[in-house]
Amino acid sequence: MPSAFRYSVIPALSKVTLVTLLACATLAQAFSPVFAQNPGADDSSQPRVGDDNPKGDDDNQPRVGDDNPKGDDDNQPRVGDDNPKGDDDNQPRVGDDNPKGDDDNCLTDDCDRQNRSDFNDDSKSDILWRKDDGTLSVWFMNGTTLTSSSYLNPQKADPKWQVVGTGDFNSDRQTDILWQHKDGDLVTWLMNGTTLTRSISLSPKVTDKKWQVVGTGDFNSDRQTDILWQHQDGYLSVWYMNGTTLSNSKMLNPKLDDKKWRVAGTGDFNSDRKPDILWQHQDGYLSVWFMDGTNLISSSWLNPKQVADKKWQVVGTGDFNSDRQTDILWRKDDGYLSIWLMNGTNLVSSTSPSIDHVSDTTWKVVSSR
Ligand SMILES: [Ca+2]
Ligand SMILES: [Ca+2]
Ligand SMILES: [Ca+2]
Ligand SMILES: [Ca+2]
Repeated sequence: MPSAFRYSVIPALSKVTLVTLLACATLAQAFSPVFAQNPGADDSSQPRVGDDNPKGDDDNQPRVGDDNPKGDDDNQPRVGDDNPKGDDDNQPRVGDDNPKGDDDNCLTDDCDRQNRSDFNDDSKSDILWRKDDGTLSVWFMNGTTLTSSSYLNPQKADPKWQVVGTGDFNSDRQTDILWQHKDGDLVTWLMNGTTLTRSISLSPKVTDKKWQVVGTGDFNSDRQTDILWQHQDGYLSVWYMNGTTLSNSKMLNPKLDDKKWRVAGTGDFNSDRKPDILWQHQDGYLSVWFMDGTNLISSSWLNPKQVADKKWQVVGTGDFNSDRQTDILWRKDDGYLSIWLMNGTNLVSSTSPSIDHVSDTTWKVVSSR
């Protein structure tokens, strides 16, 4: 179970780095007017494409009815055979999206870093924070130890923009930040460490607010970070990206009808180098869908399979201790934090970070999920 304790600071103000931060803050403020109003400001003339539907051109796709039949597994987002072969012929296919051998050459780091928020390239996930006023800060982690923190440069973005994911969108091994505006615009901040180097609008814009970005990961093993979407009706879709350009999209097989489950994150929970989907049920159950690209292969409970205290929510996934096992970051509604170091789907240790409590809950964890 997540555990919790002692003192509280705002994310950017660990005692360790206060002095550094003040210096950084001054620097960041010098630059912030350029970007503070709009993460896409320097790219606003970029053409929009106008396909507002992240699942592509398959609006007419046949619906499959009861895809979450009651059974011996009521609480699990396993949905049975709700998308049998041949049942959705109208759905665009993208062929074999995980060709054999394609990821044999995958370098360890290139494969694993897709789902990291690693802003100092030490192969350990960091924690990205965003305050409701748009202020951005990173906690650099070494396992569960907070080693330092830094504001981003720029330090602040327009609060109308939400951080919806992180990933490496230009294959330079630097973690980038994916933003979505209230009106649907998508923008990537290409980063060099904690410094914005370029902001790029993604197209198409997604104006259908029923679709939300719920995660990132390389779902077709081409070393390009892809974007996972969920529709409020349960449909899941992946945007296969080529850098910051949408190259194709594909619905996940299956969809999920039980709205008590939410996508809590992505990560590789069975060490096959393919991103899986972590689910959290509103009653605290935890389950993983093992994926092969956009296809569900099998599902498994986490061990433990439930966190009874509903005040704890999964707020991020990543590899905090660089053992190539995806770990889980938790936050309680009062601001306490906990990190589950995992071995596959098994909890190895549950530890509060060295600063375990950010009592100002206008600071939100927006790390990779
Ligand atoms: Ca790091
Ligand atoms: Ca990819
Ligand atoms: Ca996997
Ligand atoms: Ca780990």
